[in-house]
Amino acid sequence: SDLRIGIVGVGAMGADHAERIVRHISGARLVAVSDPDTARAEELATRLSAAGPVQVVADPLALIGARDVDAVILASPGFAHADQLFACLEHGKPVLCEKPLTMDAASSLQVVEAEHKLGKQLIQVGFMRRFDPEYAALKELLDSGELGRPLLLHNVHRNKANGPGFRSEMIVRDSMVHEVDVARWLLDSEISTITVHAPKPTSAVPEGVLDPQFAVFEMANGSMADVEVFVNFQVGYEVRCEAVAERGSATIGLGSGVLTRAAGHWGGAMPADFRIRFDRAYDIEVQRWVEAVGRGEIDGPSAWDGYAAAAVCEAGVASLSTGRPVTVDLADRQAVLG
Ligand code: ISE
Repeated sequence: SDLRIGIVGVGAMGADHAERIVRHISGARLVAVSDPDTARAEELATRLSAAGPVQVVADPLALIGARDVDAVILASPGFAHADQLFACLEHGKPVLCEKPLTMDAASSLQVVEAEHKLGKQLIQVGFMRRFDPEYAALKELLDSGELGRPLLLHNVHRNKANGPGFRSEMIVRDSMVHEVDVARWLLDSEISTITVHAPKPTSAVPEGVLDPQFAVFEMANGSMADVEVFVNFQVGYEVRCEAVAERGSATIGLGSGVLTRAAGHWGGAMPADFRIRFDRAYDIEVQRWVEAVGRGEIDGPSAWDGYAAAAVCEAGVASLSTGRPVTVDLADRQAVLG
């Protein structure tokens, strides 16, 4: 029978997941939503109720504990995740948690340890680039060994615009965190040192916000990655990655959908945001999560991946204020997970 899903947080991402479950995902149905903005939650529940009743539950912890909710999607802001994740673990509920896992390395490690104590993986982190068909093909190519050993990654991560409240630290924790995961995953190594540089900021941001940022990751296995994160690029949403290996390189994210030639220019369209660019990735991520939960497993980035990313971002935020390299303080995986 269908997996009954409750969603905590129905802002842009949570509402997108709600629509996805109702319209595209098989083997699952949406039964409850929770949001501090109850009017927004009510509106969404009413709109999506045609396929079956969607309850609005004011208290997110009550939604997590509800008997008719089998699994949870957390799309609340990062600062709310820790308590909500602990509640999921306490109730034995599988959870797909949007990034970041939590706001700092210490609380993320507590989450990893609490889950480990249960002896069962319940947490998957929303690092959805791993499910994007282009990234997945790049991973397969690198793992095949065809290009030889990967040496470097060059990443570009641009948003059209963000509000003035999107501060420098958020650019690291909410945006760069994706490339932190991409680098760990594609290069198959932890990040040992991070350096975050920033040029004179764009005039599109308020005083004190460092945008764009340029970071260098030194991987434990000797490879490296760089990333430009620019969250007020003005033009559109663009995420690219080039892997350089011993016998060649491969690039994804060029967006070579429909190329037009007109009025003295050639080119294609740029998506306005991540919901459009990563539409397929989100569908695949959630479908695979639903199927894995049915088998009592997770099938994607784990709580450890969320913790490792939080540890790197914490070091990244420290580096941002000095421009100096900061060593990542990562617990010993073997010691934590046995
Ligand atoms: C957002 O939360 C995301 O996850 C997007 O992928 C990223 O591009 C954006 O900067 C974040 O705010």
